[in-house]
Order: sequence, then C-alpha cells, then structure tokens
Amino acid sequence: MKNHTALTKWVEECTELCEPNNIVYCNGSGEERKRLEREAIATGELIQLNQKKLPGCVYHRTAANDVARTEHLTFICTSRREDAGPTNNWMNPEEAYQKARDIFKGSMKGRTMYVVPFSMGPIGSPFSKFGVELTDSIYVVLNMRIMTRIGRPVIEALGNGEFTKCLHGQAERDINRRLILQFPEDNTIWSVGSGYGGNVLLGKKCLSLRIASYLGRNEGWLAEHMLIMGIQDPQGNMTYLAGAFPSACGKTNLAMMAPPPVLKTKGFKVVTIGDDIAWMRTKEDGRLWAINPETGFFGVAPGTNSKTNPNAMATIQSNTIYTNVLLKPDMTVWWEGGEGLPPAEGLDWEGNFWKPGITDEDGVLIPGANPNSRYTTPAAQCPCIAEKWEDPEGVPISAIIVGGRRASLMPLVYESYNWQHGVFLGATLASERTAAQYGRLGEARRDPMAMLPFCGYNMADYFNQWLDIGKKLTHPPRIFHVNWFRTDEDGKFLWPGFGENLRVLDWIIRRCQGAAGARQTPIGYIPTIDSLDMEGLDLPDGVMDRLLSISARDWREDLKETKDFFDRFGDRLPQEIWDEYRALDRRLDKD
Ligand code: O2Y
Ligand code: MN
Repeated sequence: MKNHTALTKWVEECTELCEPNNIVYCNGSGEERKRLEREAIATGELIQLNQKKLPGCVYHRTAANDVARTEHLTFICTSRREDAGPTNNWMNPEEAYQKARDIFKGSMKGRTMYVVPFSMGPIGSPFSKFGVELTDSIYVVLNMRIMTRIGRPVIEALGNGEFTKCLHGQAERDINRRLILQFPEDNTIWSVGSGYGGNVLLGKKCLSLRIASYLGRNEGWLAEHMLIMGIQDPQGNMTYLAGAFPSACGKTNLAMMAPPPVLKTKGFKVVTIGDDIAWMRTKEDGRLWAINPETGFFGVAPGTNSKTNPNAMATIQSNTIYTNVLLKPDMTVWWEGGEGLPPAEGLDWEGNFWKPGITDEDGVLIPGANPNSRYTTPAAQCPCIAEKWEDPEGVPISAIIVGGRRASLMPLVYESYNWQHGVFLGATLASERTAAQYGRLGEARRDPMAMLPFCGYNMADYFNQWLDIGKKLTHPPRIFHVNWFRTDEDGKFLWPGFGENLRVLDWIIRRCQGAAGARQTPIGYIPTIDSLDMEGLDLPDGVMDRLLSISARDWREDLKETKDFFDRFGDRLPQEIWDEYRALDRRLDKD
C-alpha cells in the first residue's frame, strides 16, 4: 500500500489534518477482525453477544442523535451548482472542504486512524471500482469488511491505480457539526460527525451510488438503487430482474422472497444477487448486465421475522453486527416485529431498562429497538444467494421493476410500452412517507428511480443517461411498475405482499417471454385477470379488479404534480421525457 504514491501522500495529508495517534493499515484477515473486535469490546464500543446462540455476532449502539442517514446534511459539491441539479443539496467545493476541515482538525487526537482499502464489485471485474476509507471507528472497519471486499487482495489489484478517497471521522458526533460531502469531480468523499450507517460506510450510498452514478455518466454505465434477483421458472429457465424501490418499501424482503407453497411445488425458485445496489453496463450482445457491488446486507431489523423474511433470519444467525436493537438478558437480540413474543425485559437501543408496554412521561410507548435498527450480515451466508452472485461478468437483466408505496392510483402492476416510456415510469416514481421517515406522513414524495437521495449529478442529465443507455441496447429489459401497497377504504392492504409478490413477478417474466396476456390502457399494459397465476390464493371477490383498476381522473391529477416536479429542471429536462408526459396526457383524454 505504501508504494502507491498518491495514496501515501493523501494518507499523510489526512494524518496532518486529523492528528491520529496511530495509523493501522488493514489487511482484511480473520486475525485482524478478532483483534479489532477484542479492542472494541474492551472499550465498550461493541458488546459480545451470546456465542452459543449467535456465533461471531456483536452488538453496537450509536448516539441517540445518530440513527439514520441525514439527507439535509448531505451535499454534492461540484464547481457549478447546476451540475448537482435542483434535487440535491449543493455546496461549493472550496467552502465544503473548509467547513469540514474545521471539524476534522485534530479530531483523531488520542485515537487510531484505520486505512481500509476496498473494492466495490469482484476484484478483477470490468464493473468494479476501488476505494480507500480512512476512519477512526472500529465499528466502521468491521462493517466495511462485511459490506465490501477489503484488505490485501485489494491492494495487490489496485497497484498504482485510481481509487475513491473516502475520509471519515466521528469527531464529536454532534448533529450541528456533521457533514456528508461528495466531491464527484475529485473522486472524493468526506464524512464527519456521524458514526452510523449510510453516513459512514462510505462504500455504500456515498461511493456506490452518488460517486458511481457520476462516474457511470462519464463512462457510459448506470449505478442504481436496485435489488437484483433471479427467478427460476418450472421449465428451469433463470430470469434476472432488477428493482428500484425507495427506502422503506421492502427491497430486502423482495430480493430474498420465499415462494408461496403452491408456486414452490410448481418448481419456482428465487435467488438473490443483491438487495440494494446494482451497477449495470451494456455489452456487445446488446443486453444490459448487472452486478451487486456489495458483499453484505445492511438491513432494517424491525419487522424482520421468519414469516416476512426467513432467508434474512437464517443469514443473521452468525457473523452479524447488530446495531440499535434490543439486548436481551441472555445476550441475544430482539426487535419490534421480530421473532416470537417480546422478551419480559431487556435493555433498549439506548441502553435503558425496557419491558413490554413501558411508556415515556407523555404516555407514548417506548420501542425496544430503534425503528431504523440494523443488521450487517455477509451475503455469502444467505440460503438463497445466487450461484452467480459474484460473477465478474454480472447477470443479464430481462426486466426492470420500479415501485413505491401508493395507497391509491397505481395498479398492482403495469408494463411500459417501450424503453423511453419505461424511463418516464422511473422518472415519475413516487412513494408515500412512512412514520420512519422525515416529512408529512402519507405524502407522496417524487423519487425518480428511487435515486432522489443518491444521484451524484443533475437528475435531468440522469434521465438523459438512461435514454442514451437505451439506444445501445438491442435487447433492452422491459420496464414495469409495481405497487404492493394499495389499500381499501379502511386503510387495509388489498394485496398480501411478501412471497405472494412472486405471482406478479411470474407475470412479468412471462411478459418478457411473450407468453402472458395484458390489456392496453392509457398508462401501459395491465394484466388481464386470468393471466396472473392465482392458484392457492383466495382473495375476496372484486379485490383483483380493484388492484388492477385505474382512474383517469386520479391520473390527470397526478400529472399536474408530475409537471410541477419536471418544471424544476427547466430546459435541462430531456425532450423525450416531455414527449412521454404529453403522450400520456393525450391517452388519458381519449379514455
Ligand atoms: O439509515 C441508514 O444509514 C441506512 S439507509 C440504507 C441502508 C441500507 C440500504 N438502503 C438504505 C436506504 O436508505 O436506502
Ligand atoms: Mn437503499
């Protein structure tokens, strides 16, 4: 590592700024993991869990003000504001470096700075990118070794080559002195003042989405907030799908879904390639190929149990880092919506005594686990991990699915007319906020391709990038929109979701094979009722009709919001997107 002159110089500069007492170059070995865990357990940064019941698992709590990504403190720092676009927070690079420098200055005094070389994507794959994260947090190092490929093999492959410079410091972990800064023009990330999740595991959202989307634009590929899964049909054909869903829409559950018994008996099998990020390239065969650049899952714990996600439950039984969940007296863990009944007592995510029904001074129930508590777990341990999940060539994508939480408007599933119309579906994607997110509950937030918080450049140019990629594809994936969250008058979900979603994916796959029926509507192709395999699922009469219905009046209302959103991009919005907008308007008028 010390032979890489640019790397050495940068480590020296960061050392001068942060003033750590020690520098440790990580080699990624098992020995190193054990040593770091021991050190962190000794200082209380980590708590060792019950090694009989949860071998290799540890527990961590973050500061109470540091439990989720902080979008309002996240900036794209480009020389020109318009290159970040109207949907990103922007800061001038010089100002951003100066502000962060003031917080980083001397912040690692008395601490160790770890140097973590990592690869996003299999080492040696044409898709992959290198990064080096400097951090003063053992928790971050241990998470990075699960979520990415780290250490000696990376350094050997990196040689003297390009890498993303990622500097992370916890500093005071004060929300008023926290900044998550992406400098796409410098291939650099600076994150200071946080110790949690997407803010600090810099290979994830910061590199694999914000920086990578910018690199992808310049190099002609796509970095997307998408799961990748494979579905084997009863004839034995494997079809790969990529899916963009905003945070809190169940991407991990979908990526690892267990087929319902009837479909399993028929021979359906689901395999997982990734649950959060897809890097996609066109190849000479005219198809779109994708890899998951990560090696682990950083999943939300609450709501995860052996009914909602048996594969995730099996994965997290060993070698997992649990963050901000409830700690049980037997040194195992629990969370709301988790396995079995709540324990009689425990320590909550803030370390306070907890028992079921305990309330605060205003009578509000106190949860045992933070709603955004997480597990970090190796993908290789997942029982349904795909054989090809680390294939350096990736997998060919036949269908792209986009979807959000919509109580009304959006049918269960519909298919776009073609690639350009599909890009319009992605560009107009919206999702209603849940209690776990900032903003007004139930309000639909526009979240194009689920990339709103993650696009490293102007989203108008991003739509153009999608259109350009389409021009290179002779066999483009078909693009679909799904909505698992449509409700009745009482707010109850009409569709059972989870494993039953496979019925919709089966229809999507058969559409790709030209073998499923559909009716043409103003918004796209909607399944005919008899084209979905509903065997073994007895929904009340009329429910399927409601799930597949559309209201031209509601769609016209929605078009007004789409226009307001698109107007924000001014002249930069591609003409093709306006063409699709007008074509939909016309089709709705004719209806
Ligand atoms: O709150 C955080 O820091 C994590 S956010 C996250 C983690 C894993 C996968 N996706 C997300 C997301 O917000 O999309
Ligand atoms: Mn995500």
